Amino acid sequence: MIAMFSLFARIVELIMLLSTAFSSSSQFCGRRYVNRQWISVGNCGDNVSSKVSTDLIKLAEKERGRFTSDGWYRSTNGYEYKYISDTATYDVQTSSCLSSYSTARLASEAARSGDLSSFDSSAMGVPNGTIYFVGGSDVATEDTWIFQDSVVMNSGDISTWAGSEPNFGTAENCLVWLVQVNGSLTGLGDAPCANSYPAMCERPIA
Ligand SMILES: [Ca+2]
Repeated sequence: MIAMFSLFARIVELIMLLSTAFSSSSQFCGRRYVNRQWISVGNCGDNVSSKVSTDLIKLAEKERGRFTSDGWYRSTNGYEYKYISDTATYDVQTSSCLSSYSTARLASEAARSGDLSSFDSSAMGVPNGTIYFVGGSDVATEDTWIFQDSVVMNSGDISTWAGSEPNFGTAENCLVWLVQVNGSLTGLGDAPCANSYPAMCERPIA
């Protein structure tokens, strides 16, 4: 009986292997009897699930490795970032960044380049719908936006403005970053400096 079953298993296995030979490897899914157990062969759903799980674990490990021991997220742009979830005015948040690290400022390089949209939610855990302060204002001259790293915004940075921002002129002189506000609005905005928002700090990678 065992011998007959083994023979039957070999025949099934041969059929499976022949099927493999005539099938696209990206589409074929079958079962193969090996060492007294059936295993999946080809591109089966369980293989896909396993690959997705593995990729997610690798991604999580990679993201963990990108945080410094004192909790700053290390970006690929040469700077590290820390999100302050407590709300405060622009000036208070600027001081908070400085007090957490001697050369830190509100995020300027990442705000200017638009990098924030690639890592604020996924890596920093900033909820959608959040508005937080970044480093820049036009308080000295209306519509001349100067980042906290002293770089003046130019026309090449316009694409980072969200929707119809900036608006409300002299009533809104400090830069904020919008994260999927009202479901989709992401990018730079202007807001009253006296409003209280969370903030994103930035410091050079040591
Ligand atoms: Ca303004």
